[in-house]
Amino acid sequence: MDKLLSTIHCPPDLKKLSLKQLQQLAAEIREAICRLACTRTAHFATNLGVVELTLALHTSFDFSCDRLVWDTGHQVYAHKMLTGRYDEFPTMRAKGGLMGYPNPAESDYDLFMTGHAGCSVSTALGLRVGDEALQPNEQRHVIAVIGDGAFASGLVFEAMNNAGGLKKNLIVILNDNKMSICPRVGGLAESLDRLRMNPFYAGLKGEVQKFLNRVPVIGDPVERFLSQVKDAIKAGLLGGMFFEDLGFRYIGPVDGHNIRQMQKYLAMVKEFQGPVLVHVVTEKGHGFKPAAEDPVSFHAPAPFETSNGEVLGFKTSSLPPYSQVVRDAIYQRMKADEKVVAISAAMCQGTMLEPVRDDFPQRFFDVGICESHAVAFAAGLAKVGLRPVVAIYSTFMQRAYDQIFQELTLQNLPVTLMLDRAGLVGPDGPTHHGVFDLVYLRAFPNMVVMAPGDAGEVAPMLDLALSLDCPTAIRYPKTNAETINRPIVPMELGKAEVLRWGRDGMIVACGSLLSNCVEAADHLAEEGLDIGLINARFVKPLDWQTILRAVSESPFVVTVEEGALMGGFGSAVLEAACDAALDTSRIRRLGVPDHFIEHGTRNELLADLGLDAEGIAETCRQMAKSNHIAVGREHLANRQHV
Ligand SMILES: Cc1ncc(C[n+]2csc(CCOP(=O)(O)OP(=O)(O)O)c2C)c(N)n1
Repeated sequence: MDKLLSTIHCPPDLKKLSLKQLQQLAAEIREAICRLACTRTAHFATNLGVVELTLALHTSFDFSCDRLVWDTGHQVYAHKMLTGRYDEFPTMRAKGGLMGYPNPAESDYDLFMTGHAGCSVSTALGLRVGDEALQPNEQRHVIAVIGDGAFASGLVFEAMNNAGGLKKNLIVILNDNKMSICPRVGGLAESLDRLRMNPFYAGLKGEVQKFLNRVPVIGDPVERFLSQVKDAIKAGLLGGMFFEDLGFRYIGPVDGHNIRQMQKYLAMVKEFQGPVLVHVVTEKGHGFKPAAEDPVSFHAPAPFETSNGEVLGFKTSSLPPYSQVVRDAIYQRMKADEKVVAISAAMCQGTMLEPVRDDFPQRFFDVGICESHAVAFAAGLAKVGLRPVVAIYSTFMQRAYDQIFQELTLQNLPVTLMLDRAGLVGPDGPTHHGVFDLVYLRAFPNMVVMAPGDAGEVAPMLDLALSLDCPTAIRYPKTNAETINRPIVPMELGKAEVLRWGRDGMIVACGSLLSNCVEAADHLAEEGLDIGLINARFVKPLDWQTILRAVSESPFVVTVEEGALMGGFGSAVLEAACDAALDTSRIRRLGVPDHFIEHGTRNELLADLGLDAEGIAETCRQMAKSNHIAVGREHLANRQHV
């Protein structure tokens, strides 16, 4: 197993390999990626697609000196294996193991910790300009590798516009696999489709010819190559002009599974002056038929079983995830009201909105990886009377911060933000934990912020949101949606739900961790502590009356949230208590502390932060102890006699 791969300890080891050996290595890398994906959820199809490109890059450049930035960073598995992390590869995405994205703490070959799409051209340009300023005598190449999905992000055009103006040497590799997570969308997608049809772009003929006369070309006959150029001229290509108008040379399309051809083109662009875009065509899922045929399902699949290259089935859980419960609620609302429209920013699959997309094609919009545009677009729709529901992961909504400010809250427009994966997302780690939304949303006037405590609260919250004339947000976690058995208390703006009052203390739960709080209170009851529980439901407006009653009447209050403590829900409770001149010293806040949280399963991370049932119970015990509340079955028995 991995006969060649296990001998590669750093990229210079690759330079000794023949083309045949590199191809053999590509096959071994793919096998290692397949083995990983069978055991745990990991980015699969994208990593299969860039194996040859990664080999071509590491054999054409020296990234101990040259600069390489991977956009989004979910496609770095081959890069990690080739840069000294092969032995650790099976630990990928497990707690304490390798991160699923580039991580400078793991290797000098990883320059930025990334996970959000669209930043690579900007950071690469910064590296170029910075290197030139500080080390003008060093000859370094700077390369950004970006997928066609990420390429449509607005930020990329800002960066290309800047790079074109500065005329700096910068190589942007566009990895065009025709896919974002779902099929790519938009006008640029169509333009790339046209470019893919063309054998070679005409504008560089002279330069290419000159270069080919100097560089020995192995395998690919010069005549054929040049006749392709002629064909291209005949075809009257204009597509690449788009990039050239921005100040970039366009090269391509290049076969991204042909190592030798890529090496040849990379050698050529190394010598160019100014920014250049190399259009590399790859197949997502290449080398594993089921993934190549269905790259959407195999983007980051649940672990699966295989036999003879066939997938026998995925290992999934029986409870529906929150995303599905939310999707069903959106679907129902769209069925009932023609004014409701849904918007996704390239995350139709993750937010499980495919049935909405398929059944309401006129009222569903996938805008691509463009969260700020999604929110501003929703504002326009709302202005003329539609009711947009924007489903975006909490972490990616950060991109739209200014549009939430200016286009939504400042105009007080009725757009509903559905913040998926709010809280700890597990194996994706710090780039993806959605822990800041409460902080950034509750600061804005006009905003209503809600967090369902269980599956049953999702639809009533969406109904309420769609009945209000202001911007609203509903945040929900990346986990299965449980249902907590209790009498139904109707949803009312700014009203919390009291599950029970406790004489010894109160827990105030904000959304996703309600079930852990129920479990904690139940344990404590068995130990003799009578702890009450409030399901806050609203972060804004906060139910002052209920929460302040808890603060003033209970020996202590513990707030629990799956979000950043600094400025989050617990802070809101503290502020309310302080404004009401209550004693805040008996309020304890549980949540995500002021540092970035590593990757691991959500449950592992919750336990580490004292946010599992046991951790919450332990905090209550400590608070009870410091408030001199007697604990024990005897105490409980006495209580029951009272
Ligand atoms: C700002 C942001 N929004 C959404 C995502 C979620 N996301 C991860 S990968 C991906 C698709 C990227 O497509 P592409 O760049 O073409 O890479 P591919 O997966 O096809 O290799 C998306 C939408 C993200 N990482 N960052």
